[in-house]
Amino acid sequence: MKLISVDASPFVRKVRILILELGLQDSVELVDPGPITPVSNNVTLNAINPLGMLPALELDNGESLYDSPVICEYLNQIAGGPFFPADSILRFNTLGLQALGDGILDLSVALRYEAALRPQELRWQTWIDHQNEKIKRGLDALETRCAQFEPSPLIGEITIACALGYRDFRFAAEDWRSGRPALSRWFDQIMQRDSLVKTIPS
Ligand SMILES: N[C@@H](CCC(=O)N[C@@H](CS)C(=O)NCC(=O)O)C(=O)O
Repeated sequence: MKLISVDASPFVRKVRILILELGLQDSVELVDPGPITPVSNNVTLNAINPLGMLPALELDNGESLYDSPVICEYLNQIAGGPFFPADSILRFNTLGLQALGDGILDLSVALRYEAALRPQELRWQTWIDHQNEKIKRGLDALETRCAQFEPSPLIGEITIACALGYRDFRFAAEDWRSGRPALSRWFDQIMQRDSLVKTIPS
């Protein structure tokens, strides 16, 4: 299988963490398509994901899978992993947590594009302020909820770690840790895992 991936992408990081946790390193080749942005047009990537977004997984039979939740669940299933439990309460808890983490990431990545790509004269401060408010509410919800996180991480906890890691990577000055001591402690602990250390974006 080939994973079209760029190290800086937090959604790719989720998949790379699962690959390491599941011991699938020898089954998945990482292929870097070069810079991908909402205004790039990468023919290789478009052929695998018509939306032109990362990550995308090309299977050995030529079929493709996207986006990150689908790829993660597929890898977990073929490896018989524990990250998507079958039990319905656990399953929907962790899928819900994944949705919260992915939502924080979607907002953060959009803000990153806004700051790095959009011409200054086209920026809309009201939109930026509202996206930041949504992120803040999401992080506050995590501060309340993290006492109930699974001790052995599932896909939800892994996604939250990627979201917090992305905040550190692209928005360090905004310091998500401030006023969120429980979440900070939880993050320091999950960051001990080898799979997370090996995928820290540089
Ligand atoms: N829901 C998607 C989001 C993926 C995503 O936003 N990827 C970014 C890179 S971090 C991307 O490909 N951006 C290019 C674009 O928006 O066209 C997932 O979970 O995989």
